[in-house]
Amino acid sequence: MRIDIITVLPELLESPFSHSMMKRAQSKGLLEVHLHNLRKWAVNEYGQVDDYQYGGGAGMVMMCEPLVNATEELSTQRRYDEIIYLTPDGNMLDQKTANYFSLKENLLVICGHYKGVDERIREHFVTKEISIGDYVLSGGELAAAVLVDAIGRLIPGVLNDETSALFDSFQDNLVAPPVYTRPADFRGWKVPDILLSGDPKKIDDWRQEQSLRRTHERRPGLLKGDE
Ligand code: 6GU
Repeated sequence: MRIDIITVLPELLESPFSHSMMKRAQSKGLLEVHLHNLRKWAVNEYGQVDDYQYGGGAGMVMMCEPLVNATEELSTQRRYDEIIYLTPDGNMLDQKTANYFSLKENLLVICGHYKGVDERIREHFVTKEISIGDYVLSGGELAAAVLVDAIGRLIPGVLNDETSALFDSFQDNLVAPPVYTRPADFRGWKVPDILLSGDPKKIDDWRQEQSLRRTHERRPGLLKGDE
């Protein structure tokens, strides 16, 4: 999979993709992330990419021309399966959406800034609008880092133990069961006996039951299907 990201702050996104799982995905050749500085398509030598909004009011708006030129230039090199705009009023990112994107070949991600992008970009170019939660970030870059991480780890072959994504929280609309590691007794706080039993069937059943119980307690909406 290849992900192209258009941003006014490429520096902010260098580190999140240079470590751990995202680094491994890229060095295995399973994921390519390319950062594009929108200022390369600025409308003048001052690097202008935003302007005052029509109708007045505080805050700048990202202009059509740089975004259209960037999108069109990148689109001559490959056909994008989706052009994603990151915005707090987009559809909420969830595991199902991450699964959906992880099956694509080429994604183009546009990071919003300031008051957002000129509406005409959304009407004519963007195919999916995504938010990462009901709070406002100062720009789409951190949301892009979250989105790419959530997608990237789902690409087959990225995770060490290929089956492990299957047991993630939310993968079956359930949250994950509790986990423990050594020692079996720490300050008298004991690991549940069943996990030490060596009986894989019993352990599986226990984990399933814990997942269900936790989902009931913490995220009942997931079970009712209204989340
Ligand atoms: Cl995608 N962008 C911004 N600026 N704020 C957000 C967001 C995105 N998702 C939640 N808050």
